[in-house]
Amino acid sequence: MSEQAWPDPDGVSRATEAFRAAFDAAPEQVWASPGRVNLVGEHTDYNGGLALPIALPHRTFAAIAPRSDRTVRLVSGLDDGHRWEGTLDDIRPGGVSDWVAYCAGPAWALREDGVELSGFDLALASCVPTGAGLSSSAAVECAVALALTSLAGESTDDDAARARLAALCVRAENEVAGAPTGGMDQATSLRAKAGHALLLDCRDDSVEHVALDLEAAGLALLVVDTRVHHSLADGQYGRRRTTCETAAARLGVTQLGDLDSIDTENGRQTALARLDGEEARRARHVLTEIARVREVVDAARAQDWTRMGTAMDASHESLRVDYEVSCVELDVAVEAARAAGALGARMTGGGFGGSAIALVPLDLTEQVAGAVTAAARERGLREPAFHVAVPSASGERVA
Ligand code: GAF
Repeated sequence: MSEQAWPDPDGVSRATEAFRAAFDAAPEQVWASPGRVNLVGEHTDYNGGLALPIALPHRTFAAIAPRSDRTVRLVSGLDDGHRWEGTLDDIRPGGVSDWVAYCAGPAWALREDGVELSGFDLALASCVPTGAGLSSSAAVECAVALALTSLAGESTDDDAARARLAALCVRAENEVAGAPTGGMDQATSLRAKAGHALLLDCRDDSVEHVALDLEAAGLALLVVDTRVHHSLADGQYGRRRTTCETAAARLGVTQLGDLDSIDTENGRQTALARLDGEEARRARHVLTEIARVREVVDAARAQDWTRMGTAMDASHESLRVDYEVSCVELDVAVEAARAAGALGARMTGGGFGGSAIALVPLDLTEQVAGAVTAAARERGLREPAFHVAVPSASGERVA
């Protein structure tokens, strides 16, 4: 399998080296926060629904030192060593763009929430694949938010502090970076637990940790990065979100996820029947996907992997047909993985490129990866990259 996660000491030394090279001094602290892969519950977060992501072992490392003035200096190993220098006051919606918005945006959101910050020097190093739908942006935001909160002398230890930080990172992404995303990625990066999937209820922001030891069950979660770059700021994602909001307003609810509390299938169908065309299809995806999250949680608890795979397959169909966020590369990967012995497979993340996941018997991992590569070649598509996703820990101080 390609693209291994860096062990923490490697990430620490890469971020520390970048910091020394840029600022000719040692960082005071290094924090790391992970990317994520979502098992099921796609496009449900901004609809007030359920999602079931895991944190990846792939992390972004942020080496930081405070300054006594209001200057902020950033260096990103993520994009060929980009550098930026400005002041705390430059960091605001409309004041910064591109990678600087993701990297510095949390400073703005923290200050908006009353956290006193001084200037700072910061260097990033990351092994979270970018543009692969594995939340490289959230990993950056969360590593920086953790580091800044710590410099400000505030604790990030308990889940309430983590939930607040996740909300601030979402605010930074929405308002400074201009990507209208929900909160799943930041919640995973800050609130996940090793060995567990994170059951996230976006209606009240509560979380539950669901034990998930795939290896003990003789299984692996294979991530197929189609290497078709996906972006959440290109309009397609935002259009899906707006359609859902319009549909919810038409039905007189705040969010489509509110329909999930209608306690009979008949009642939910009656509500959906009041919508037409695209709105009806989008809403049907949201409601059926919330039900599939419960199905996958039950399957994980019962260790019923066939049932889990079936729900993953159904999720992909719903995203392909009703939500229309898949693409040929994802469909080809999913079909080839299933045909080569995966118990289930689906696109994961925002869609329009990025990654798919497949639940595969351990001894078939290479075979499934080979079949997916062969199918991509045969269709003239880019050769995918592969990772094995193991449910990993949320962000933490690593030096
Ligand atoms: C992206 C977004 F950032 C998340 O908030 C979520 O909506 C996801 O797409 C789709 O489930 O990762």
